Amino acid sequence: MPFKMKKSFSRAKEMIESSEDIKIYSHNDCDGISAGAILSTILDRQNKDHEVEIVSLDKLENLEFNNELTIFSDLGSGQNIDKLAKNSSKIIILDHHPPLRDFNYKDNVSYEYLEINPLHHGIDGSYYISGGGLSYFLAKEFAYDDLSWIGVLAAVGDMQNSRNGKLEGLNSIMLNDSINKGYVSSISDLSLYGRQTRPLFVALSYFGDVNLPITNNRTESIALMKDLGISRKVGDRSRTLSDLDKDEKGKLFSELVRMLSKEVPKKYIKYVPKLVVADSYEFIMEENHTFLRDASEFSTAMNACTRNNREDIALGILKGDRTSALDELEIISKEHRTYLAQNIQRIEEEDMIKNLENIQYFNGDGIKSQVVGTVAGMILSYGDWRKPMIGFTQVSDEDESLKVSLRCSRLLAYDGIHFGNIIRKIAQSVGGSGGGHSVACGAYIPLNKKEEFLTKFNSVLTGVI
Ligand SMILES: [Mn+2]
Repeated sequence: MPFKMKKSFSRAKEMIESSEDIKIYSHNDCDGISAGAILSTILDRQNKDHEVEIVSLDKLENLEFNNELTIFSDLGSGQNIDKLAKNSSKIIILDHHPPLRDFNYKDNVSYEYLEINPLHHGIDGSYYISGGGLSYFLAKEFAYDDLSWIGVLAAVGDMQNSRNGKLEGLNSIMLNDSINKGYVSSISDLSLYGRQTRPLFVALSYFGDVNLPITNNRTESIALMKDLGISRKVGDRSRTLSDLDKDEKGKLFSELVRMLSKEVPKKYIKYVPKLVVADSYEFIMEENHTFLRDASEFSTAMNACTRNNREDIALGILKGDRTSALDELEIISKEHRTYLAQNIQRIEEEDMIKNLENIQYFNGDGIKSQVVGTVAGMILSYGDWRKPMIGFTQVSDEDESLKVSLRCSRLLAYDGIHFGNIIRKIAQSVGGSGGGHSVACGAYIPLNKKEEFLTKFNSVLTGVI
């Protein structure tokens, strides 16, 4: 870690130690909640009075500073958070998003201001460290290395591993801390979602980066397993990816590579192995065949909480509640899955996917704005994987602007397209704002600018896709 960054973490520790009344604002996604859980645990152990508020980015305008110390995590760098700061305010920002203010901003303000952002130190915040990771490195200053596993969860939730299928840079230092402490194991595995809890034939049927015969087809998935001699059950239980031995995984790997190579255009063939294999992270203190065991499944559950405004449940689980919070989470997750399935069925059955030359989209009127991205991702496998899928829905009853979400096959990102950057520019050009990852991003735009947004998006991709 760069020296100046390291110094900032020890300064943050001092600021916490000298404060008694602390407020944390953290972002309402898996990364932000994980960051909030790490910070809250630090403060618990330091016997500091504190409150955690999980918020969306638009809640940071005109914030009042009523606490001795205010900590922002996984947000703050890109917002004018300190408009109402008092001379006596103390502020810490731990964020990995593009910063509005430079490293020396602290020298020009009358209050105590400390911003820790990897981008101030030439470190890419998309792949090398997330909000949860920054909180972990602060925890490490206090010698709370045992919180490293939450940082790993945060990084996976933030898709920090999406470029090469593994955690890199500062993330890998954090990962090694958690491996050395015996909390996490890193396994090179097939890149299928649901390693611990989904029956393998179901996991296979969700393969959506490219449309294969098995995509959305459980019968084909079962037939594929049979052909490869992979048994479906162990006793009464359906086998999951985590039950397979090396030999079985090898056979499945070869078959997926063969099917994909047949299906994708030539320019994508070199990326096929990356679609099929990635590092998985297991929390080895959790039980097998639970969603808590696999970082990717765990992060989905955290997101299900935020999408349903139940951050309290997610925080409870991350801070160790394995009783009531876990029960509540199961209910939320089940409702969440049902809601998604109903909306996907509606879009499918009512033929709601519209096509332009380079993009496909749906008007998701009535879909909750927090889940339109998830729906776009799931509906991608019913459309044309060669184009990004864009979903629109109204933000809320009170707010008429449109929430736009985009999801695409990882192949487009491997080929160099960064939709987060594209959507940011186009949203800004129509009077909105946006950003995000290469394969999953979003924007807010004025209601009457939808057509213009679509036209611009379609034309900017001409010759690119
Ligand atoms: Mn983040």
